[in-house]
Amino acid sequence: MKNSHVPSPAHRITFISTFTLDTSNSTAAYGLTGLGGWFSGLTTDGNPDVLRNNTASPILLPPFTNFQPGQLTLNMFQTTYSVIRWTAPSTGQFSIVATFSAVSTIGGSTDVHVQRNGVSVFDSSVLGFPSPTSYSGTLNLVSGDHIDFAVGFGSNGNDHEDTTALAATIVAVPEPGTLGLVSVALGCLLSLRFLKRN
Ligand SMILES: [Ca+2]
Repeated sequence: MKNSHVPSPAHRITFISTFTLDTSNSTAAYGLTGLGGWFSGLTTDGNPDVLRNNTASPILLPPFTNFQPGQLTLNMFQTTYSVIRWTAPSTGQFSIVATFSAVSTIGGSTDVHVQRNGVSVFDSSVLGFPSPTSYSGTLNLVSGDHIDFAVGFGSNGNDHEDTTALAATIVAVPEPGTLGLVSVALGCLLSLRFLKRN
């Protein structure tokens, strides 16, 4: 994978990277039943990863990482981003709402981003716990466009205790004269991309 990340003083970010889709998965990450997800082959423990607590109870990965029920999380590895990619199934307007928050109760330090075809529409950070930060917007998309939700190691320059939750909703805005909203399930269109900054 080729990766780079060029932050500007305004904390905007540019990814230049190939896409690495990871399909290695588990239903019991770290031996924790119900903690499912996808792993990279970069590290022995699978980071970067994307995990989800598929149970109705919190799952603690000692000492501090506490996955809440239903929570979807991203975890980078050093300079390599963890990314969830959504691909637009049709052309039109889509309303996107996304909230990032820390999972480690000791607090994290991450940089978080929402990008359309590699161009940021939202750059923020999560500092502390849970310290949510949110994006909300409506974008005109063409079928096949990518929306990436990316988490990097943040301003403290390390990936310790940086597991970050993402709660996101993407809804197609109907054309005038049509009825109802078509909700797009993020999960079934989930894919991962790992990026690295230099
Ligand atoms: Ca960090």
